[in-house]
Amino acid sequence: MATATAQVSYLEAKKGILSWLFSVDHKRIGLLYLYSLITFFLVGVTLGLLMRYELLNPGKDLVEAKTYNQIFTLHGVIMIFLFIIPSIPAVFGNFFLPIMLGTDDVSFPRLNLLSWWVYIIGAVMALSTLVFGDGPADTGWTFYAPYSVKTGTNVSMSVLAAFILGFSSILTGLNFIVTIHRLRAPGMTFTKMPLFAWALYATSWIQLLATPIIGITLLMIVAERTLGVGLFDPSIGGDPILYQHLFWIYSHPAVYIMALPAFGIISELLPTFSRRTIFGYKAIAYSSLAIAFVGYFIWGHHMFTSGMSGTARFIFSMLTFLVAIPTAIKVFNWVATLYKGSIHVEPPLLYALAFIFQFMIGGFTGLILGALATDIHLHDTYFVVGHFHYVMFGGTGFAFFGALHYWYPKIWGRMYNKAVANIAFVIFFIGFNTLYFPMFISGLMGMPRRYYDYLPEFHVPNIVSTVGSWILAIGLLIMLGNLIVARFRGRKVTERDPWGGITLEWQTPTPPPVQNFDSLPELPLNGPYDYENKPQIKD
Ligand code: HEM
Ligand SMILES: [Cu+2]
Repeated sequence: MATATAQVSYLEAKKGILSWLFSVDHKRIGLLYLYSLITFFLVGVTLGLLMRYELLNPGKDLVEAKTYNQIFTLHGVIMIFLFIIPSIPAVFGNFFLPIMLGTDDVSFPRLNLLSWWVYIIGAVMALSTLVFGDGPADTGWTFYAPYSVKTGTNVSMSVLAAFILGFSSILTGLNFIVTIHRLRAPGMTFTKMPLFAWALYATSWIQLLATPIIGITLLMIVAERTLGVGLFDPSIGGDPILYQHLFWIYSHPAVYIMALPAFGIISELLPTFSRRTIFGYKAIAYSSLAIAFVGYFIWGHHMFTSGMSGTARFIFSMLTFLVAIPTAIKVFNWVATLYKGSIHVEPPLLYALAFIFQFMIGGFTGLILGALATDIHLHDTYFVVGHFHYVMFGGTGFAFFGALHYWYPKIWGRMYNKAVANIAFVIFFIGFNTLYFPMFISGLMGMPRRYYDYLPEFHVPNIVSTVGSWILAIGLLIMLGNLIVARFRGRKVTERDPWGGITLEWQTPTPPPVQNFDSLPELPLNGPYDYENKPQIKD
């Protein structure tokens, strides 16, 4: 089907800042999210670098104890609520889900725009604690009671911010569920959907069903702080363990809001760069649902040391091991996809490979923490800090940047300098592992987390870690610098399929027109990664 008139791309359709801020085009909303997310991410990184500088030597280097506590709390709040939870769904889900399903937008475009505005309001509230009240919360991003009820810092504002941000997350989830159910192109059955769509589908259910729990719990903190209702503080008749249960009933499933979309990204990158059908399509698709489901029943592994009964601890530990099974299924399938594939080493693939490597380290150390006996020793040590950075940053963060390099030419119609991208990746990768691996060692040695000071015997791993943070920052700057330069000066890309991908976004013009397609997309015969029957793409 030839195109009669060349359609204007979504980038050029309308001009002016307002045409972006109030756009209901899912692609533009994805980019609004991208720019705001990266901004907050850089604020979070700066706070991380400050902390690492403070920890270069034992004793005070830079900031007081209380300031350090506020810094790690704000760092955690920004990284969790403003960066990693929205990240892949809000940016790449918004931009590519409708295209990958062969449709022109999400089901509720205006709710989609609302979700971005709500996100910005929540973000501004979270950051406003820097100037309002007695400064940012110093409780840790977990806001554990009873301390969060008693401290003078601005916990109420941070907690309300997280409450507001929850709505943004719910709106995105709701939109994706309805879009997937109602707007798939003719012929795009559930089992022909790309795995990224499957991953977003499983994620969306968690966003929709788990987020309200944290919303209510956080409001309870505000009620207790302002009205003195005894909910969590034992001195006025509350129960602090109740808080921990409510918090983790959301926050454990929330780690799958962070992880599942990343699994989806990896399942797109590997087939494209090995020119091969994904191994075990159905196993990967259904294991996302299995992970989302089992993920609801394992929150207690965050509370092994809180005085739960032995039976409860045993059951939570067992169930935690259970969730490793569907996760491992995915890893085996990814590796099997690469095996005997025709591997094209390009920047996005490097990020995908680093994801597998780092996510495995994150996952295995997660099992060490999920095992009751070892967790008693490791709870609240640097081992935990190493673990969750490997999962969230080494995993989801790397998948996010991999996706950015993958879809970059489609989004902007320009290509970045690949050699620079490769160099940036190598520095970023070395920096990441130098920064976080030593944390497993200091953690095993017994160094507790959330202190601005430490005993001299932990000095060496901390020096290594801080030097790693500088290497990582350099890699990050080169990577982002390269992408920003390419936006204006990069080689123009007009071909539809610069990577040889096969899912529907590679059949649209580059960059896509407002309505996404200029002709009816062709579905590959046998599922979304059928390289044997690849549709003929017309440029
Ligand atoms: C340059 C990048 C980063 C550096 C240098 C860094 C460093 C740190 C440090 C030193 C801590 C405090 C550990 C402690 O005292 O207990 C911390 C905590 C934390 N980081 Fe990062 N981090 C970085 C990026 C990230 C990213 C990308 C994420 C999420 C995707 C993240 C999530 C967290 C969370 C959730 C905490 C826990 C905060 C708390 O204890 O309440 N960090 N990070
Ligand atoms: Cu958990």
